Amino acid sequence: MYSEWAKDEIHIDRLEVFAHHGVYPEETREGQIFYVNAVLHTDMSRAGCSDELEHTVDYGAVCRFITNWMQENTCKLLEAVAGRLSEALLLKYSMISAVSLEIVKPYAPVRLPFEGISVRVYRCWHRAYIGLGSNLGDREGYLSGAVRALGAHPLTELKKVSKLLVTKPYGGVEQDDFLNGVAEIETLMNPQQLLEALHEIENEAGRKRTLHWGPRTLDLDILFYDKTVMETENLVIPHPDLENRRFVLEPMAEIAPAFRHPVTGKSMAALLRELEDTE
Ligand code: PH2
Ligand code: MG
Ligand code: MG
Repeated sequence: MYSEWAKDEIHIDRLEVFAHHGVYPEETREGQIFYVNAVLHTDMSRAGCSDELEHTVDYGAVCRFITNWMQENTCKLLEAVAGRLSEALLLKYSMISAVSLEIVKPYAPVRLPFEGISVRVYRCWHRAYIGLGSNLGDREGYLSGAVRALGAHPLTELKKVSKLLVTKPYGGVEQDDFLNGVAEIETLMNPQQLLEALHEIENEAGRKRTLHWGPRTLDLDILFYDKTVMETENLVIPHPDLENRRFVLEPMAEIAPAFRHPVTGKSMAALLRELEDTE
């Protein structure tokens, strides 16, 4: 579960697990001791009032889950243990919004004196808004297929889908009308991984990248990713020019009217009103 503000934490210190992770064959063969330090971020306000275990995360169950996971899986790298185990925890326990996980190898095969070698990762749920568009073939089929694929992705949960609207092509290319909408998701993927996952869904819908801004069976754009502002060669977040696109603002204002653009601080409802005033 995504949370912008939960600051409560459960700490598990030095859980000892005998497991078989390591780069060297003797490590996977013989096994060794690992210590796990975990910080689970979860909102405790409900359990704080009710005093009921089912309103919080049972740390005993989490300790057993970590132990079983560490013993049922084998990784070469501590990075992979920490990364995959933190994903597994976030997927298994819906009340955990973020996890900081440290995996210690106290007896790592290094022939020098040391107290422990460890890696620590921080992983959390992210909230993203995905623009959906199609103006070629079975538009409704492509969009509903895309929504289904988003929900079926192992690292993503589908939260909301807007109504779909028929819109005139924006941007000057003469082409058929679009069907547009927006989906709200929670995901464990980073922006680049999410972009690649969206490209895969587009490709499965037979998307051909020919004319820039030309007709397409399926277009999936990252509109927002948390409050992230970034610009790389192949990815710009928030999606540029969305202030001028009714086919983005109308569905955004429907499912997230109070969500504020991270640069201008204006809500989706306010941006839609401003666009309507200029039209
Ligand atoms: N997408 C574009 C260009 N123009 N116009 C509408 N109405 N809807 C779109 O999704 C759209 C567009 C490029 O992605
Ligand atoms: Mg687009
Ligand atoms: Mg696109």
